Formats: sequence, structure tokens, C-alpha cells
Amino acid sequence: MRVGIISVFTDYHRAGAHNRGALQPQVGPLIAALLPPGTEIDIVNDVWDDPDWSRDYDLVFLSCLHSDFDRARQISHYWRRRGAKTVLGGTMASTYTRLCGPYFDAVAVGDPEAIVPLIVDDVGRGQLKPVYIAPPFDARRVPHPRLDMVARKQVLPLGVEATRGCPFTCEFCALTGIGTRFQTRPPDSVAAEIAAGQHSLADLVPWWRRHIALFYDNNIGGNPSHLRELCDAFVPLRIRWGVCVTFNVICDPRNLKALAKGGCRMVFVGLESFNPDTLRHMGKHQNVLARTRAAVDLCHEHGIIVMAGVMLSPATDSIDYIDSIPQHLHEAGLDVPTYVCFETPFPGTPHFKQLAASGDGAFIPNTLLRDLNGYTLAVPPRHASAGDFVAAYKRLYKTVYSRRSRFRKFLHDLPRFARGGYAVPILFDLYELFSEGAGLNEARNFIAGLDIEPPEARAVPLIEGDFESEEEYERIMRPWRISDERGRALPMWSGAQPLYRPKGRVSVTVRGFASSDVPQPEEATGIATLAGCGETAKL
Ligand code: B12
Ligand code: SF4
Repeated sequence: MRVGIISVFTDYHRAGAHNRGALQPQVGPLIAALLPPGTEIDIVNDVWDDPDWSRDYDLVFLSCLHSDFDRARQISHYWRRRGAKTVLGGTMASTYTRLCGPYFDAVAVGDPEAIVPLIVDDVGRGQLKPVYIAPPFDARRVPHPRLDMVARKQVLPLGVEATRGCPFTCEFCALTGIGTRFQTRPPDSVAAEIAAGQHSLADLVPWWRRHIALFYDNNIGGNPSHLRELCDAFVPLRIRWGVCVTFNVICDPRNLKALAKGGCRMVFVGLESFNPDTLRHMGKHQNVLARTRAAVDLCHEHGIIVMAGVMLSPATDSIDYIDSIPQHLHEAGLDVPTYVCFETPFPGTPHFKQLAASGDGAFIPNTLLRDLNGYTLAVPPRHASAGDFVAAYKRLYKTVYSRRSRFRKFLHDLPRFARGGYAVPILFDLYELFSEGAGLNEARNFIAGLDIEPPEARAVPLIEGDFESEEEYERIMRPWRISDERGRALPMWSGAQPLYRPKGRVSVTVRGFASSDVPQPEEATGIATLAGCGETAKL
């Protein structure tokens, strides 16, 4: 069987560029490891490169984030018309199964380990079902991902996942939307996976790329004592690694000691804001602003560089506050954030549901699904006009990513890391200093519903003959809409189903999901008409 696994991507800077950064989606190597021997596998990392449209597949697995869904629908249609069966998985598929159903031959809900082999079997027997619901996570089922297959499409191909989920419940987070769970893998088995990964990469990449690992966990420190056990298990591997943790983790010297000893040299922390009202509004109670500088210093003392993201909240942030962020970043010892974006209501999250329940004007009118990517303003600001808010965002972006700011950060970090003999954090700093990053796209206005179209919107090479009717064309090609012309959420978005219940159990509602619950194409035409916006894409 010829199987394609496509991680769909739409450049959120709307330049149609690929993202060649260190962080690349890992679901491809994971699904590949679940396929039976003899399968002809093609992992397509759309983040890195376009799919090869001339390929023939029997089965295509697709994975996407919310804002990539328009492209995922088009890619699915493209390969369905060419004889393949398509299966969508991921957060959108798991929370809006009914909406996704008509555009794919099957929708996979939850973790892939148990269901991917079933799907392949069913395709082989010609009996694919419309929905597959994963049983609760079982660490023993996690295979060693096929890192060898993506070695040339990742700067750091040693990608590892030691946990799933996160115990916190931030209001804006897609993980809270899917239902809070936190599941760990035994440290020995994670260490064994790293050693096996290094072995499989031996003839493919140079030594250093086999000795710097990236952990893809949302929050590897969700259980700090498990984190410390992981660190102990990594000591004999002598690897250097980077990881994402929550703020509380870097406040505890015991964690820092263990992280440093285990080889950790970079942590990413979701700092999000220096505005206490914003942190409260986000439900990000684990962040304690008064301790930021001390936590960053503690990391640096242990030879660990801190990367942090910043979000602007239309609900609580004023222009004066936004203009003060560079100073806050400097005082915190961070200077250059990994990203600066808008707090975004990803569909299905508590933040989204609260806005959807508040009626007119909750969203910017005619917000599109593709606008919900963190880099387009989708919620009207309370303390400024949308234009002033965007202008302040642009000012901030230009200041924090200026050469001056990056150089200042480098000079600040260098002596401390050099004194301790820590080479890897200096490498991370140099990478930031010299990487051009994505400059601001001056053609954009950054306002949902009004912004320029991303080039990917018309990039799947579908031809007229690929559509049976005008209705089908509309269903596949029209970008999906979130809000109407009065800024109210469309009713179709109220039907998100959280997948997880406490302790990671799969929800009873989802377990009871029957294949007959997936709408037929006729009903989908209704949904698409509702979701469609005024403008129609032309082939
Ligand atoms: C790599 C990554 C990226 C990459 C690639 C994105 C991409 N297209 O995949 C880049 C750097 C481009 C990126 C950008 C951003 N990201 Co990002 N990213 C990640 C990260 C760290 C790893 C994803 C991954 O590979 N995980 C490991 C794989 C194995 O698991 P998974 O993809 O989560 O899938 C699981 C299930 O969903 C399921 N599954 C998924 N697909 C499929 C398909 C099939 C067929 C099946 C059966 C199962 C299945 O199986 C997996 C295991 O359970 C996650 C955090 C995380 N740990 O997941 C955040 C994460 C996905 N990103 C997130 C965010 C917020 C962002 C940014 C907004 C950040 C920013 N401000 O810049 C941007 C823009 C994203 C957008 N357009 O909305 C959020 C979610 C956003 C969302 N829309 O859902 C996450 C969850 C982080 C978080 N906790 O907030 N990101
Ligand atoms: S701490 Fe991070 S991963 Fe966990 S819920 Fe909050 S934003 Fe999501």
C-alpha cells in the first residue's frame, strides 16, 4: 500500500513561505512507525516543502491546525479525486468531528497508536469507517518514531515526546479545548527511544545533529518529579537538549539542577504577558510576574537559555502597555521573544466559547478560520481601535526583532554562558542573532476578514474537472468563516466536543460517537454555505 502522511501548513505571515525553523511537526514520523512492514511511506512535511502533486497514494493521513483547515480540505479533495482514501486527525478533527467528516473518507479522533493500524487494515479490506475513536493513551503502545525518514527535513531531527497534554487549563490553549490530560512515559523507555533514534540517524546526519535533541512536549514538567527522573535517565546519553516547560518549573532550583545535569540547555516558557490583568484573563495562574527575573537568572546560572513567547490581549492590553513591553523584556533578561502574537480564540477553547456566547461584536466581522493563527487580530480591542492596536503590534515587532535588540541580548548572555563553558546556549543565541526571521509583511493589514489572502489559498493544483458541480467547488474552495457581518460566532462552531475527561479518560459522548453522526455531503453543502464568505476563490 502507498501511504502519504501530510502535515498541512499555511504560512501565517501570508507570504506563502515555508518554515525551516528548528520546530517541525512530528506526527509524520510517529504515524510512519505505526504502519505495517512493506508499506510504501511518504512523509510530507508541508511546513518544510510542498507536497509532490504527481504522487499516487492509496491512503493519505492528514494532520492540521485550525487555520490550515482550508488547505487540508483542498489537499484531501485533490487526492480523493485521484483515487486515494483520506483520513484527518489532530485537534480540529478531534473536537469538530462532525464538521470535518464530509471532507475526508474518515476522521481519526485522539492518539494515533491504536487506530492507525486499524485504519490501514480497513482500507486494505475496503471497509474504511467514517470515524475512528482512540482508546485512552497507553505509553506501552508508543513506537520509536521514524526519525530517519525526516532527517533531511529538520535542522534537529532528534525529535522526542516524553509526555502528552498539560495539567494546566489556560483559557486560550487548544489543549484546554480538547480536554485537559497529562500523561507520562517511563523515563527508561524515553531514553531508549533517544538512543535508538541516534542509531537510526547514524549514516544520515553529522554527529552534532544526533546529539542535540528537541522535546516536542507541550509541558514536559507537568509532573516535576517525573521530569527529574527523565533528566537522570538522560545523563548517560550525554545529549544536549531543548524543551518547553511552564513558569513554575523554572522557579524551583531542584528542577534546574536536574535539567542542567541531564543536558538541558534551552527552555521555552510561555511567558505571554507582563500585564497581570492579562494573565488573570488567560487563566495563566502559574506565571508569577514578580519572580520572572529571578527565574531567568536561575536558568542562566545553570547554563540554560530561556526563550519566551509574548501575546497581546485585545481584551486587557492598552497601547501604553504594548509600548512598554521591550522595557519589560529587557528587565526580565530576555530582550528578544521567540514570538509576539495576538491572543487568539482557537475554536473549541474556553476563550472561544466565552466570546461565542457574548453575541454581536465578540469577533471582528467576517473573521475567517484561517485568521485564527495567532498573527491576525480577530477580536476587537477594548482599549483602542483595531488600527491603533495593530500599529502598536507592528511597532513592538520592529523594536524587539531589530538588530540592536538581538545584539544586546547576545552581549548580555555571552559572558555568563562563556564563563560556564556552555557552548550550546551560545549556539542558540547566535542562531537568533543571525536568523533573519520573518519580517513583517507590509502588504498585510493584520485584521481578520480584511487581511490579504494567503498564497496557499489557491495553491493546490485542482482543475475544473475535479469538481462535479458548482456546489462542490464552493464546499471545497471557499474559506471557512467564524463570525458573521455583526461579529457573532456562526452557530456551527458551538458544537465542539472535548475529547478528554479528568485523568485522560476519553469522554463518554465521544466514545458514543456513531458513524451515522457524520453528516453526508448534502448537509455539508449547508455547512459550507454558512461558513463561506462573500468572496469566492477562482481556479
Ligand atoms: C511543531 C509545532 C509548531 C510548528 C509546526 C506547526 C504544524 N503545522 O504542525 C510551527 C513552528 C510552525 C508552529 C507554529 C505555531 N504554533 Co505550534 N506547535 C508545535 C508543537 C511544539 C509540536 C507539534 C507536534 O509535532 N507534536 C507532536 C505530535 C506527535 O503530536 P501532535 O501534532 O500534537 O498530534 C497529536 C494528536 O493531535 C494526534 N494527531 C495529530 N494529527 C494526526 C493525524 C492523524 C491521521 C492521526 C491518526 C492522529 C493525529 O496524534 C498526536 C499524538 O496524540 C505543538 C505542541 C505539541 N506538543 O503538540 C505546538 C502547537 C501545535 N502550536 C500551537 C501554537 C499556538 C502555535 C502558534 C500560534 C505559536 C506562535 N504564536 O507562533 C504558531 C501558529 C500556529 C497556527 N497556525 O495556528 C498550539 C496549538 C495551536 C492550534 N491552532 O491548535 C500547540 C498545541 C502549542 C500549545 N500548547 O499551545 N507550531
Ligand atoms: S501551560 Fe501551556 S500547554 Fe499548558 S494549558 Fe497553558 S498554554 Fe496550554
